[in-house]
Amino acid sequence: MPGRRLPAMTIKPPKHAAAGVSAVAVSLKRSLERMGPARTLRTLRVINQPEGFDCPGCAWPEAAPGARHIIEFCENGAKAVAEEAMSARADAAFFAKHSIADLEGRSDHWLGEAGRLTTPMIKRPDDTHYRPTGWDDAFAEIAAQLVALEHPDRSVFYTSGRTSNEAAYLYQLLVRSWGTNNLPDCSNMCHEATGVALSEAIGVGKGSVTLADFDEADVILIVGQNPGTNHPRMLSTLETAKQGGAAIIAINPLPEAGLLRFKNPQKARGVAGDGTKLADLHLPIALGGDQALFQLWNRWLVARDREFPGTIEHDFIARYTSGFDDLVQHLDSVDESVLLERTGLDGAEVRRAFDVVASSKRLIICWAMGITQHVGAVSTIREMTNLALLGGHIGRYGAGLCPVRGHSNVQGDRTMGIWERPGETFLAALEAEFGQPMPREHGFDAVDAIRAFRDGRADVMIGMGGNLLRAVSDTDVAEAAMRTAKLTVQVSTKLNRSHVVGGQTSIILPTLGRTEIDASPHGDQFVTVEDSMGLIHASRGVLPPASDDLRSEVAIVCDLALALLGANHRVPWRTFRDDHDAVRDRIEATVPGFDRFNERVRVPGGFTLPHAARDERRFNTSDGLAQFAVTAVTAEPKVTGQLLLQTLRSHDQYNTTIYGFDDRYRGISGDRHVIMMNTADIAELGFRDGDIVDIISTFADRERRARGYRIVDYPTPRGSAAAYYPETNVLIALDHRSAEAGTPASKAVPIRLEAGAGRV
Ligand SMILES: Nc1nc2c(c(=O)[nH]1)N[C@H]1C(S)=C(S)[C@@H](COP(=O)(O)OP(=O)(O)OC[C@H]3O[C@@H](n4cnc5c(=O)[nH]c(N)nc54)[C@H](O)[C@@H]3O)O[C@H]1N2
Ligand SMILES: Nc1nc2c(c(=O)[nH]1)N[C@H]1C(S)=C(S)[C@@H](COP(=O)(O)OP(=O)(O)OC[C@H]3O[C@@H](n4cnc5c(=O)[nH]c(N)nc54)[C@H](O)[C@@H]3O)O[C@H]1N2
Ligand SMILES: [Mo]
Repeated sequence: MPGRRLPAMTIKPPKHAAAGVSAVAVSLKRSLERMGPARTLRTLRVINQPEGFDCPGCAWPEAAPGARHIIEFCENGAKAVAEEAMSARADAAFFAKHSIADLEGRSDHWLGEAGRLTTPMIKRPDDTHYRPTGWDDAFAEIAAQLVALEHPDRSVFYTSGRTSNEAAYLYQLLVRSWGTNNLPDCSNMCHEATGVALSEAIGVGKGSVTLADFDEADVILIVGQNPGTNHPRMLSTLETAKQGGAAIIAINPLPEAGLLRFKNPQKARGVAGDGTKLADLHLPIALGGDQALFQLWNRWLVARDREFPGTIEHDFIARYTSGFDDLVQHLDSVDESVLLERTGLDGAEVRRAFDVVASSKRLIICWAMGITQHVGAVSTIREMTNLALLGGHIGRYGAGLCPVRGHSNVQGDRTMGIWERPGETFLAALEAEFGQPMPREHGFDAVDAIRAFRDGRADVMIGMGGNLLRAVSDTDVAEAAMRTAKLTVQVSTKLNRSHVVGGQTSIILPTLGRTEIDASPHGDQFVTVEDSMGLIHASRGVLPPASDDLRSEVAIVCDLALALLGANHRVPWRTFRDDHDAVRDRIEATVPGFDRFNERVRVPGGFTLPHAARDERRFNTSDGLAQFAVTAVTAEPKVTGQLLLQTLRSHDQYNTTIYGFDDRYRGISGDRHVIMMNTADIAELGFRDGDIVDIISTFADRERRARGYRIVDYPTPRGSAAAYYPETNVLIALDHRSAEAGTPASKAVPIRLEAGAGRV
C-alpha cells in the first residue's frame, strides 16, 4: 500500500511542570478562535460557578462556593467549552456537500471541526447523503423500527457520561419501560472495575473522600493517573495539600509533568517562579505492575507490625473488617522476588516509598485509567483497598479511596440507573413509583453490545451522546458489527465516527449542550450532575442555543417515549418534558440520598450524597464488614520482541474528540501517530528514534495492525510503550478485557513492531 507523507512533527524533551501562564494563554487563544470574544467572555466567567454551568471537562469537584477562584476552570476545561460553544455548524448544507462516503474518509479531528449539529438528519438504506428530517418523523421512524423487533432485547441504548441526572433517569426509565436492560455506558470502558471492586470490598462502588479530606491527608498516592492533562483542577488541590505538609507519591510509568510540579496561574509564585513541587517520589512502574507493588507493601506492612505493633490498625480491623487472617496467611506465602520483578522497579526505591506509606496516619489513594484498564484491574483495586483497610483509612477524616472519574457526570448517570445490571431494590422502587413492570434479565455492557451486533443478536443502537465506535476496542470488528444494524441513532452535539459508520438507516438527533439555555414553557430549566466525590449540584447554560432546532436531552427522551409508549403510558412523559422539577421529585422518590432534592439543589454548591462507609463506617457488603481480599500475582514470561502498549490521552484531546496535535507537556506535537518507547527497547529491537514502524498486536486469533507510527525515544520503563487512543483501538481484541468488570484492557496490549512503509 502506498505510504503517505507524514505531517511536520516536533519532538522536544518532556516538561517538568504543568499549567502556568502558558496554559492560560492556550485556553484563551483556543476559546477566541472557536467562539469569538463575546461568547468567550460569557462562558469562561460562569464555568463551575454556582450560577453557571458545570464544566463539561472532567468530574473533579469544585471547591465550596466561598472558596472558589474567580476563574474556576483550567486550560482543558476551556478547550472542552470551546469545542461545544464553537461557531462552526454542521448544518443541512454541510451534509448536502459531504456524502457519507466522503465523511467516512475523514479524520476524527476533521469531523469535530465541522461544528455543531443543527437539525435532525436521516440516512435511509440507499441514500448516499444524510438529509434533513423533522423531529416528529424521526421519532416515528425510531418507534416503528423498535416496535417491529422480535424482542426489546434486540435494541441497545448507550450512554456517555455528559448526560445530566434528569436526562439519564428518564432515559433508563424509558428503556426499561420498553422492556430491556441493554444500557451499556462509557463507564464500562472506564471505571467499571472500580465499581465492582469497591462494591465487594466496602459496599459502595464510589470513592470515600471529599475535597476537604485532601487538606488533612499526610500521604497521597496518585496511581495511574495524569491529572495535569485530564483533571488539571486537581493540581490546585494537591498544591494546597502539599503546602499543608502532605507527602505525594506518583506511581506511573511516565514522568507526567502534572505529577512533578504545578505552576498555579492564580498565584504570583506560579506565574513568575518555579511553582510547587508536587510528587516527593515518582515510581516509574512497569505497565500492569501495581497489584504486585501494593501486595509487596501489604506484606511488608504486616511484617513490620510484628516488630512494631500498631503499624496497622488492629482496632479497626477487628471491629469493621473480615478476611484479615486469610490475607496475612497469603501475604506470608508470596514470593517477594516475583512481586518485585512485576513492578519493574528498583527494590530500594520501593522500600523508600514504603517507609512513607507505612508511616501514614491519613492516607488517600487516587487512581484512574492506568489502574482500571487492565485484565487484572479488579484484583489491583482490591489490593489497594487492602492497604487502606490495614491502616484504617476508610471513614477517617483526611483519608480514603479516591477513584478519579472521567466524564463530568459519569458517576451521576450510574446513580440514576444507567447500568446493564441493575439491582433489585432499584427496580422494585421504579415499579412501586410508576406502576410499570421492569425487566430483570441483565443486559449488554459496551463490549457485549458490539458482540451482539457482530453475532446477529441486535438490530437497533441508540446512543445518548458519546462515540461508542471509536471508544470501544477492536475498531474494525466494531465498525463491521455496527454496519449490520437496521437502525443507528445518535443524540449528540457534534459529528463523530459513530454517525458516519452506522446501520442501514441512521438518524442524528441534535441536542443542547451544557453551555446553552434550556428554555421551556415552564421557564428556563436547569439540570443536575454528580461529581467524582458524590456532590450533587445544578448546572445552567448561559448561551443561546447553537440552532433553533435543538432539543434538550430530556425533551428528546420524553418525545421518543411518547412516540414509542404512547400518550397514555403510566409515566407522565409530557409533564417531565418541560418541567425538570417534576423529574427530580421522582428521583427523590426512587433513589436513596435525594431527600428534598429540589430544595437542596437550589442551595449554591449543592449537597453531598450519603456514603455509608465514609460517613458511618457501615459496610453494605455480603457480611456487613469491609472485606480484605486475597489476590494472586503471577510471574509473566518474557516473550522476545514483545512489548506492552498502553493507549492514553494526549494533552490536546477529549477522549475521541481531537482538539489539536500538541501534546504540550510530553513535547510531542504535529502528529498523533507516534509510539513512545524506552531507549534500550528501541535499540534491542533494531530500530532508531524517528523510525517509522507498524504496530502489530499479538493476540492468538488474528493479526491486528496499526500502520506508520514514528518511534519517539521517551522516558518510559523497559518493556512498556505508549501510543494515543483512539487510533490504537484497532489493535485491541474485543476479548482482551477484565473478566469481572468487562473493561477493555487498553493499558496493556501485547505488541511487536515491524519496519513500516508509512501510513495509509
Ligand atoms: N482534557 C481531557 N480531560 C479528560 C479526558 C480527556 O480525554 N481529555 N478524559 C476524561 C475521562 S473519560 C477519563 S476516564 C479521565 C482519564 O484520565 P487518566 O486516567 O489520567 O487518562 P489516561 O490518559 O488514560 O492516563 C492514564 C495514566 O495512567 C498511566 N498508566 C498507564 N498504565 C499504567 C499502569 O499500568 N500503572 C500505572 N501506575 N500507571 C499507568 C499513564 O502513564 C497515564 O499517565 O480523564 C477525563 N478528563
Ligand atoms: N484504547 C482506549 N480506549 C478507550 C480509553 C482509553 O484510555 N484507551 N478510554 C475509555 C474511556 S475512559 C471512556 S470514558 C470512553 C469514552 O467514550 P465516549 O464517552 O463514548 O466518547 P467521547 O469521545 O467522550 O464522546 C464524544 C461525543 O459526545 C457527544 N457529546 C458531547 N457533549 C454532549 C452532550 O452534552 N450531550 C450529548 N448527547 N452528546 C454530547 C459529541 O457528539 C462527541 O462527539 O472511551 C474509552 N476507550
Ligand atoms: Mo472515562
